[in-house]
Amino acid sequence: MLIQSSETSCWDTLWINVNIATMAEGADNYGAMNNAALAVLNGKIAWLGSMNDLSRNKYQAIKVIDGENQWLTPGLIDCHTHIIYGGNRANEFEMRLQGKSYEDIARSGGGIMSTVTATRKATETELLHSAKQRLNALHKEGVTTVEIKSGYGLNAESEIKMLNVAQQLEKEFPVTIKKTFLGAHTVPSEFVNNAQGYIDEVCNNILPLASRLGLVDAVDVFCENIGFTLKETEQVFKAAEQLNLPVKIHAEQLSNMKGAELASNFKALSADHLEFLCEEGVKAMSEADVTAVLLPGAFYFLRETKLPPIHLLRKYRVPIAIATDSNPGSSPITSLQLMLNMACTLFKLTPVEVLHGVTRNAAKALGISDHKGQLSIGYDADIACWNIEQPAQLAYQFGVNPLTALMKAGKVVI
Ligand code: DI6
Ligand code: FE
Repeated sequence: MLIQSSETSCWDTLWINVNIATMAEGADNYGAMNNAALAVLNGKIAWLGSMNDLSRNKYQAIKVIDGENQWLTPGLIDCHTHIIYGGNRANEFEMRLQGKSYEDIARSGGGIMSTVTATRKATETELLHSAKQRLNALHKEGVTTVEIKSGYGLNAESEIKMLNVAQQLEKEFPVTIKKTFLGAHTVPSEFVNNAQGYIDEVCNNILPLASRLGLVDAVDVFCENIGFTLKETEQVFKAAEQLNLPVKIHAEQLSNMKGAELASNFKALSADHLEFLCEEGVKAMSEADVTAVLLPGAFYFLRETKLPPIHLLRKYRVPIAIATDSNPGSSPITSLQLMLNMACTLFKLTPVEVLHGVTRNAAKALGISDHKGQLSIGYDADIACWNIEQPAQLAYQFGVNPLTALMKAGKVVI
């Protein structure tokens, strides 16, 4: 573990007396190191080992933090959110409680379209203000990387407005933001009964423009009976491929459209939701190394009863990530800690699986697993410090926030 050297190491920050859940090993363990130390240099993890190894090493550190036997984990990663939007949909929540379904509401012009109307109306400043509150809620629970989707603009001007807000959030918060273009979220009213016309607009105009402006890290499609067909999804994926952009998919949430298989053919980073995923889809994902992003918040909020095929995902060793899906319609939730708990209680995942789901596997779902999502030498020093006795507590309890410190790229930010 210790890099033996006769020269004195000089580090920026040294954590001592910590337990570390490195998340660097297999899906069934935390990669735990007890009574350990971790050193940071130039925003990266420079060394980690036991306190005994440390005492045999010659070192200097500008700053030493005594962790007092607390636990370090990688900074958490929320790999699927829609936190930028105008308005809210509490009225639709009430309608659903009176018996209307999510699909009925969408088909009668509510749902995503009502958020599109509110988002188009909102100024960049207004969107920034409400998104900041949501990002802050995630951040203070230990999140250091967040994926944010567009998809409530549905025309060039408003999609770009949303992506600009995402870029602005990264300037104002010590959080890495990954921007996903979700122009194919629903068909806007200007294209009613002309989904093909809208998909052409997305592929030929909106996406290339957003990409040229440097506002797109990945491309997503809502492939669903109330969203886009398999063929329309494929057209968007081809347009993404032309621009060298990786793809993701909202798939098999309300029905089985075989979206996960299509996404696998395009070597997608992830397929998300997956309650209706079948064995063929799981196999395709496994072969193409596509991460399964499970979203217990949407499952809970829509009172879904069909569970994603967890046993098949395990059997075929598909990496599982967990995210909030924070959005105004199906998951108005901005707590990744709550998702850890719900992924265990609702999906029967284990605490170690769900911690992988918001660290190493979430990094994989964003294509950044070579430098984020685990505590290993050379990785980004995005580190959360927790006042817990064992890592399973992060999934077990909810309400008291056990985060005591947060480091982002080597700087203490909380
Ligand atoms: N993610 C989505 O994009 C859709 N459902 C989901 O889980 C729609 C979100 C919305 O209703 O606004
Ligand atoms: Fe979503």
